[in-house]
Amino acid sequence: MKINLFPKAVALTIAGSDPSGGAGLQADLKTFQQLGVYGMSAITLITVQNTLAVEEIVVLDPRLTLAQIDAVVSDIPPSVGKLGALGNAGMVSAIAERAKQFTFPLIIDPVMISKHGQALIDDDGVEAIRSELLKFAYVVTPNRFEAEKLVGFELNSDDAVAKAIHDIHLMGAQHVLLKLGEENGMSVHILGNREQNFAISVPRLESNNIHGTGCALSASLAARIARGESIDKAANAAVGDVWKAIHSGHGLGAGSHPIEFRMVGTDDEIG
Ligand code: PXL
Repeated sequence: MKINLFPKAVALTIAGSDPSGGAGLQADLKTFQQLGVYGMSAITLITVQNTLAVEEIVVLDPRLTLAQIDAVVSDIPPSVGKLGALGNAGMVSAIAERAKQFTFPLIIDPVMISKHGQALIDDDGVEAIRSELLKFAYVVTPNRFEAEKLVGFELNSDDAVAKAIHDIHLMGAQHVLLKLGEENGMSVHILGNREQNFAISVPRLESNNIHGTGCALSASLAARIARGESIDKAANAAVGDVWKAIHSGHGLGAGSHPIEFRMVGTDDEIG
């Protein structure tokens, strides 16, 4: 009997670098590894940051990001792609153009600001995400702030939330996983699939181990899609993975502490 020790599922993240290892492509790769998925990364931008502050951001020449994507995709075909911080409209347009050729589903995290409040994309970039990129999204994973920027109104009622999810579907995304935030002691997410919206809630943890939660959520979703899980199962499990990662944080650093990428529990089988 041939025992294949290597995971078949492969995920490619196209994202920015966070040298503190809490967010960005580092968070994505750690998450992929936790979930038994082989991870690859194409860098869009480099940040100089620690848990306290982002000091510098340099967006790469999009040609260099596309060259990284082409090099790895032609050699090791991914089962899924994940997009994180993209920096500016030039990068968004270049990736949208390349996405026409992708034969794998894309999970798009429309990253806009870091946990410290630093912009990770400019306004033209947000417009380009809306008009050029979201049509390639199998799933888009905005938080409340990002969803408000995408749709241009506040999510201040249940009707506004439903309309925002509808509008994001109209931009072309097949599924929307919206991170709404805290309500009555629960951390609330809504998964919208064009026909129906479902709430996914977990008890909110009082914790400052929060750096990397957004990246980890979309990376877990991507890894689980790569493993062949349905969108409903993957979204539920990804919310649980982030809960475990916050719970497992070590309080590292003097600022917003990174989560710890420990997601595989007894309720989870690596496929
Ligand atoms: O969490 C969003 C995010 C994404 N990508 C990079 C980041 C951050 C937050 O700090 O630094 C590179």
